[in-house]
Amino acid sequence: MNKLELLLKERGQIKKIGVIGMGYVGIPSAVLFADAPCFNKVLGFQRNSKNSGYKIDLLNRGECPLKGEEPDLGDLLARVVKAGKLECTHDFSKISGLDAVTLAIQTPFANSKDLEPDFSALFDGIRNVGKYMRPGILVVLESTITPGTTEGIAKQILEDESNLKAGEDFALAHAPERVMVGRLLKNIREHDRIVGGVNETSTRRAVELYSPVLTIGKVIPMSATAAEITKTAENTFRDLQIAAINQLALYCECMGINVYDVRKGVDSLKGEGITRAVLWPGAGVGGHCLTKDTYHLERGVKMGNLHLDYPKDTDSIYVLARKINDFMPTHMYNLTTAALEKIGKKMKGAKIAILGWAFIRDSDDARNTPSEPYRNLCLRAEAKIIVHDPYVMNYPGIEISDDLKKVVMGADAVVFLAKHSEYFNLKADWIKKITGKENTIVVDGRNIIEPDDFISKGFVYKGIGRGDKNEHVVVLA
Ligand code: SAJ
Repeated sequence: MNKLELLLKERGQIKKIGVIGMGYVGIPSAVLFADAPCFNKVLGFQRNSKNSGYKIDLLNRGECPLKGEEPDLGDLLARVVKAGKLECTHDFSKISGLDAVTLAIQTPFANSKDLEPDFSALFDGIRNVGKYMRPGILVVLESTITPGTTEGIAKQILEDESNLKAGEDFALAHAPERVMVGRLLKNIREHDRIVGGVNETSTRRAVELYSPVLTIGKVIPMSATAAEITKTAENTFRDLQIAAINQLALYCECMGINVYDVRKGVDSLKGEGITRAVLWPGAGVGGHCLTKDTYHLERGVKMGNLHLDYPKDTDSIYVLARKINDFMPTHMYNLTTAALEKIGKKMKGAKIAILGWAFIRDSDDARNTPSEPYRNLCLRAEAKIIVHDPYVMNYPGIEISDDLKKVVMGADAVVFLAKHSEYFNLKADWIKKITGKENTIVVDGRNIIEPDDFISKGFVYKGIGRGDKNEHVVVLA
């Protein structure tokens, strides 16, 4: 039995857990640990900062600070707080009495230009753990991090602060979160959980921590770095699949073909191991996962002087995929410009109605929304922009209305950027009446409308991937 195994044996089963970061990942995670009968107590740690310190009292009253619908989370939170199994605090010294502590602190990009992640909040959390942890504790990083971070800087900070050795005096692992807003509890319980330790003993201890909260999900053990690569790769692959269909949509447009016919054809090839993951072309890829995880993976390969054998002077296909997906808002702008030109109009002075500011359908989440680069291109061409979204109420520097009639009124172009359900009910006659234009432009970035319904009523139609319709003859009034 190695030193760590002896320490863990002395400690016995995990009973007292800490979760650092009371956000979208930390709160459901803490609630599920608290709900598990095998654990006695969970402490939710939250910095008493200006804009999030309020969560401490709110959570201790059993109230959930998260926005939006999260089935069961509110009730379960109230129950475990009332039962005294979950308590929120800003006193990090309480870490000294814990058997395990997880860190669910977000890792945004410092800025979207150099794609350097901002790990400062995470490192603060790790330093706090290092300062108060005792031998035999299990430390787990849940945040999405660059491959090599757990074994690298995170281990370094913990060892420097505690004078303890990872893998010998304490267990250290990475267990990336896989939660999606609106399904937080379900995702934690039902998704398989990747758990990667800095050594076997650490991995086993982390498996002990996560197994009790899984229902359908299974624990998938591996090394810490493999776990970091898994998390970043699973989103990198999704981004790559979206880029593949976006590129095919662009090809179909220039070849006069309907990409959705081709998509149906390609997708029909089914059977063991011969399926094709054909996703959906669109106006772009937003959100806080797919827009950054590729760059975490790329940084992981670039950090440290690793020898990568790869075709010379060739872009990573993953970075290329990001470039294709980030080109789609520009393509939407090009489609809008081409449609205006078809009826002798210019972007300059045109009124463009943007329908959809959220990055994903029927959501108020607008992080890294593709609508923003599209809007900026139109503004640079001196068009007049008005934005509609039924869910996104505010966004820094952007005026957003939920009054569709007001937004569409007098518009030269109506541009669909998000696939909100209410847009599927929009009729050509209604839009034509409200815009008051003989030949209104309509640009469909999310395959929402039926082209012929609009073309027959004098609209100038452009749609992503609709090479079969984009060069239609305009029905003049
Ligand atoms: N998108 C497309 N075409 C597609 C799918 C998505 O253009 O076929 C666009 C969406 O419009 C959106 C962006 O990509 O702008 C991201 O969409 P998403 O469905 O991937 O949603 P995310 O960003 O919330 O991704 C999350 C990820 N979950 C975690 O990181 C824990 C991802 O791994 C999941 O696969 C995804 O949710 C999901 O499937 O819901």
